[in-house]
Amino acid sequence: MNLRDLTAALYLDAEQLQGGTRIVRSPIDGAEIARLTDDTPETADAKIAAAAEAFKGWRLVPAPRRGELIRLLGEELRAHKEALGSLVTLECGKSIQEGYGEVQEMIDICDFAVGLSRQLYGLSIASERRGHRMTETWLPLGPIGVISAFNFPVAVWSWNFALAIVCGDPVVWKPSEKTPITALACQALFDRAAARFGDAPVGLSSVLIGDRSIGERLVDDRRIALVSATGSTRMGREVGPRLAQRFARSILELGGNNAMIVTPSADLELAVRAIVFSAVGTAGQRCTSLRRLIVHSDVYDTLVPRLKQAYAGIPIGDPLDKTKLVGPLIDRDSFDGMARALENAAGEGGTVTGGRRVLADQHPDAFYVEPALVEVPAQTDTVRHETFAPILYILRYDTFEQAVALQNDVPQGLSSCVFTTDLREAERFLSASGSDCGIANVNIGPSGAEIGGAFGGEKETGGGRESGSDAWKAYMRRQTATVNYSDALPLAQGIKFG
Ligand code: UN1
Repeated sequence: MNLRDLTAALYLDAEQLQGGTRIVRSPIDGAEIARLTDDTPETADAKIAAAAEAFKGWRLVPAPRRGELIRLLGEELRAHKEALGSLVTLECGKSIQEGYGEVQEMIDICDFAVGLSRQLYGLSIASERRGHRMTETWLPLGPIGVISAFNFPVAVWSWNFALAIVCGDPVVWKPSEKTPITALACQALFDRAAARFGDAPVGLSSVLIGDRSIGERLVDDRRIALVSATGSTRMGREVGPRLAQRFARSILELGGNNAMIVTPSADLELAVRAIVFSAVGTAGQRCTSLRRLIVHSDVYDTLVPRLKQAYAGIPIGDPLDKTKLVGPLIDRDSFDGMARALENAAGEGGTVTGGRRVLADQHPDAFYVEPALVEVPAQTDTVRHETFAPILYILRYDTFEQAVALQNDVPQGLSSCVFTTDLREAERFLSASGSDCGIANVNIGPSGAEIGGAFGGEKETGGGRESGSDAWKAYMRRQTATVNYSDALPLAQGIKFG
């Protein structure tokens, strides 16, 4: 399907995609695909005001009824999975299988949120006072701001959106400047769900188009109770303190520098498959991408040549072509960053395999690269830095303690994994002295998390949690209530007063 067919299938207004000054390009060939009109400070303010107004009514709608709206959104996503998945691929360059997978992730979180809408459970707490009852209740928080990145242009929004809506909170979304069309498509699908729902308030969902200055309005606006931001650690360093300044809540999902430890007992066949998927999938542009491989000396000389062989056969090219596994990098800056990192690693004693630009004749304005393997003598600053590209650094280890120490000795703490068939190693990896990451897997790569678990990580990854488990609690305010149904007024702690 071409862009025109896709936009029609997703109910996008063709006029909305033309006539503006924000040029959107497809990383597949670098061609211009749209010219959008940016929000102005005035239109952004109007959208935030509408969200604040919508909150007043939406918070009173029973949560299971709010869940019905997300059920309808899930239906729209199911019906339009192919079109939206293709648009994701067109706009961010991930393989078509991953484009569909991303929409599936949205469908899954909608299902999760529908169930959740009947399970926003609080607590009943034993009061120390006679004739008193204590409870803890979860109440809607307020309008939520979502700032998302290009690499998961729609799924990360949906993790926040589906939960926020059932929790009673309107959402204002600032998508990446590189992927605004998919955001408008999500809004169009939501509008259809809302029309079927009937009485959803205006302003429950809106999209802000523009650069970071528009995102900053969301961060600084007192009407926005929580900002959930996904992106670089650099972005988080700006957004986090600004939100803290006004005592707003934040969910930060920032950089990752995810490792795999391959132990002597590992199933190497399984490990190779996991390494390839998690290091080269999405062209190394997932926050959970595998970036460091920590291999035991005993299996190093078996594993690394096998990996080089697997890398040599990876089909690179047009991500809309189902036979290609690796698509382009998002843009030239990304390619330059990769080239710089490879140069630095080589300067620090690393041996680079792959990493060259390919298909440049065919696509002079697109950036396809061979995924790179870099054998490094030590965990240098280059290795400890997250480069958002398909570079896999390979390190050796001799003792399990050494491997865990290497895995943890980076500023980021998102995802991690160990390949082992030794129960003790697996359990140690998951223990208090094991991986320090928010996600820790055994015999599974670090990427491709399911929505049912809480997603996020520690240290410079920002500490936020989204998606499954009890991540919904971040979108609500907790109220501890004590009711006195006696005819006395006993004070807590047994205090006598008068
Ligand atoms: C991201 O890259 O920002 O675990 C999110 C995964 C996906 C989500 C990645 N489910 O790879």
